[in-house]
Amino acid sequence: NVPAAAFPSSDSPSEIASNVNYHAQYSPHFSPFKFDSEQAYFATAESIRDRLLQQWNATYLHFHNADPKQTYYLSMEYLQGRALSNAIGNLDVKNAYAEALDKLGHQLEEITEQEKDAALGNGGLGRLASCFLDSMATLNLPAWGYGLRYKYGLFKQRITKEGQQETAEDWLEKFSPWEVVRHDVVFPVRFFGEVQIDGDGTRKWVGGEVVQALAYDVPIPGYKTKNTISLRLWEARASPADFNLFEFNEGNYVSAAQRHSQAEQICAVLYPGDATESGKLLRLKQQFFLCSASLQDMIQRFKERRKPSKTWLWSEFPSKVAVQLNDTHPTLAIPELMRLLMDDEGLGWEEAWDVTSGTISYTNHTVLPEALEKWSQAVMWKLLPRHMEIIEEIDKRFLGTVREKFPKLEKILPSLRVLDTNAEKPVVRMANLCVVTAHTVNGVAELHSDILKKELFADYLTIWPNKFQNKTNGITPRRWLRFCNPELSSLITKQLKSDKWVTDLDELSGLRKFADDASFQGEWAAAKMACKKRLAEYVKKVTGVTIDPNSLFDIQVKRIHEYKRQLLNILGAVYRYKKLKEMSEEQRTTSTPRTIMIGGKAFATYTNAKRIVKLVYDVGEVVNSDPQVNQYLKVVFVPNYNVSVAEMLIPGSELSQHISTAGMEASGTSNMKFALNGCLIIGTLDGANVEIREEVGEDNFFLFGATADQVPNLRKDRENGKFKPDPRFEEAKQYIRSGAFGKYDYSQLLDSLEGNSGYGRGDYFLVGQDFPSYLDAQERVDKAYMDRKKWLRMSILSTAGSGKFSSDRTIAQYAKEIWNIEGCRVP
Ligand code: DL6
Repeated sequence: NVPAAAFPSSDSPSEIASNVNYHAQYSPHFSPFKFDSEQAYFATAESIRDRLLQQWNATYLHFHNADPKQTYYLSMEYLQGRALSNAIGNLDVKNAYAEALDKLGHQLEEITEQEKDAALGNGGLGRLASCFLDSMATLNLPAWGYGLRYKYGLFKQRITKEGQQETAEDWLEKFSPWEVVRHDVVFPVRFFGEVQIDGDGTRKWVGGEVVQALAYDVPIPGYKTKNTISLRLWEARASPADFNLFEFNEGNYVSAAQRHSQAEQICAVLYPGDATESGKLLRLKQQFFLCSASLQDMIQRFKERRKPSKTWLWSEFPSKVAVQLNDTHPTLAIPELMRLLMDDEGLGWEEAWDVTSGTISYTNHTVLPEALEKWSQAVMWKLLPRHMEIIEEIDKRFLGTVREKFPKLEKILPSLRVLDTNAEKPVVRMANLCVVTAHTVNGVAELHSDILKKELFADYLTIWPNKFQNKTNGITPRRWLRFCNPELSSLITKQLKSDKWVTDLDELSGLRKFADDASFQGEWAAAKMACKKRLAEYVKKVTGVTIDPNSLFDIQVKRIHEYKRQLLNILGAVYRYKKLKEMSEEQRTTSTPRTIMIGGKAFATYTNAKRIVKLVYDVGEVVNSDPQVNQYLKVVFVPNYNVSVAEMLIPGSELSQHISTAGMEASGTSNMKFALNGCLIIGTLDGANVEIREEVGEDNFFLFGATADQVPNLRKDRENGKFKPDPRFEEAKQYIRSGAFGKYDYSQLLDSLEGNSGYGRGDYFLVGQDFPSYLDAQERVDKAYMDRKKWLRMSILSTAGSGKFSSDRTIAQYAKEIWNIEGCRVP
């Protein structure tokens, strides 16, 4: 009976219901005769999208007219998660939409569950980029994100008794209502070809293959502001002229469409396997595709915005455009900007260099050697010949400057250079290219930034003492508390008598004075229990395992990697299980019941990570079905960890594990999300853990393990045979080797913990070293959990101390200290 209205004239639930109904009837995607949850989701999403587009248009126009300096965030990854609940929350129309849907016979919660995550990322780096977009919009900053529209994302994870299985992510199976294709925004991107030198000596890149980059805009609303910015995702397309009709009519269907399928490969998946040469080439193509299309777009906008006066200068570019490289993946923006400026716009080297280095800044997100990208020079010459010329020139000029101004650095110069020509296979070092070019380089937590300055980039400090900064990561309080944890969020607002904390997270410190208040503790415990019950239902649904909401919920969710030490966690669980089995029934009743949940994706070709996944699953199978023990311990592998799963897990968590080998986790951001939701951390002094512990207080953090300073000597000690393993460590490994968790042969995984030296061998990640102090810390956890008042006090103080970790703070610092941009609020 609800009428259909194309535009709601107010925010009244009946107007909104009419608008949703309109979309249900006139959406070209579904037949109008049914209105099930899925169709209701799409119709609601389109209704919200209309609002976003209105705001997006207003924001675009406002930026265009005001012409402020604008930041462009270049990232190969974005982990956006679901958009509907976030947009409804940021637009502050939740109650109106809930009521409207009620009139249409649906529940908002059930509708939002229909949405598939936009999972265009791998882990923390991608989610950070998405949190940053939310903060940029909320702070009204003139800033956009650029990325790629991967058709199949990274992968979808299924867990079976064989371990992890990967299938293509299907987020685009039934179109995404959150993207707007811009057929008027298309740029050509060239690959291969050669450099042509004209009579006057000018160089031009010609020939090869040209692929079209087509823009899809995802509107990103700020919280309670009209400002709605853009995440522009590129899709690769061949043009119709590339379809060989002659071949097709000859019956050669595959070769007729070859150009089309080559173009499609570019945006098929994130991080295609790079074990083969073709895989490496495809990754490089992806990186260049993102950089080239984005830069052409920025240059066009820069020109458009100053067309009226016609008096602009290229030297103004860095005062209008800031480009942030999210890790080294978009490093090719450097030679591409140089090329566009010199070859297309006619600038000389010096002028182009000043513009490029004045525009670009770089964030480092890892010190892991395997993640510091190095590209084969031979492959680069083949794919990007003009860019290799430019990179060689950058390297040559850098050498010249250092020799002239810092002759004392001559000895270490080979390691500072962009080109590594000594290696058997000469490579381009992307991080060095970034450091040499960017005006600013930053790490993502204090400890990490110190390591960059003292170790990884130490030798550059003599040349550029002021180039290096720290920007401790952050998370958006909207998604990670306000929306995902309505129970705790309402309680906080009630207690603080204001919801100012949503945009000023430091306000949470006001909770400190209630940490011992018995009635507040009671309400805090009730809010946590509601989330735990919801989580228990979810775990039952996706794994079939029943977990007890009265047990301690202990969670570790992140990419599976040896340095993150999920193996330490599961070895701890194995030890706990063995001890429980050895106890008498009476002794067991005095133990703290625990539910250990582990989740995360292992990269498809990372064998040891996949073995860890399987081990967690196998341990769970035995423990959870052991009637002697399963009231006191459950072990669950939560499948297909993504943003939506995190939104379910984190509010229900009580303890979370951030237990990387010190010095190896650049920051971590899930640690911040857990702490914000009143979850206590067991962790090492690594990444942002150090700052979290400072903020929440030492007494509210279960610390263990070696420090980053001690790690190198401990590794040496191992190499020299000085390490004496704790008997408990030997016992846990031996128990697995004995076959207690099934027939699968875990010897290769466990052998990586033996021996004396080597990366990935000889217990490089010091699991054995830290095992005893980890178990001791876990004992402290068990004891603390039994003291309800103490635990609740710690939990409240954890949330109260999380103010620093808002991405609003991080982004405000980037804006002021790196990008030099200011807010530009849509009136
Ligand atoms: O800065 C975001 C995020 C950090 O929180 C993690 O500690 C760090 O591992 C991650 N880095 C990467 C880069 N590659 N690797 N490995 O994902 O960045």
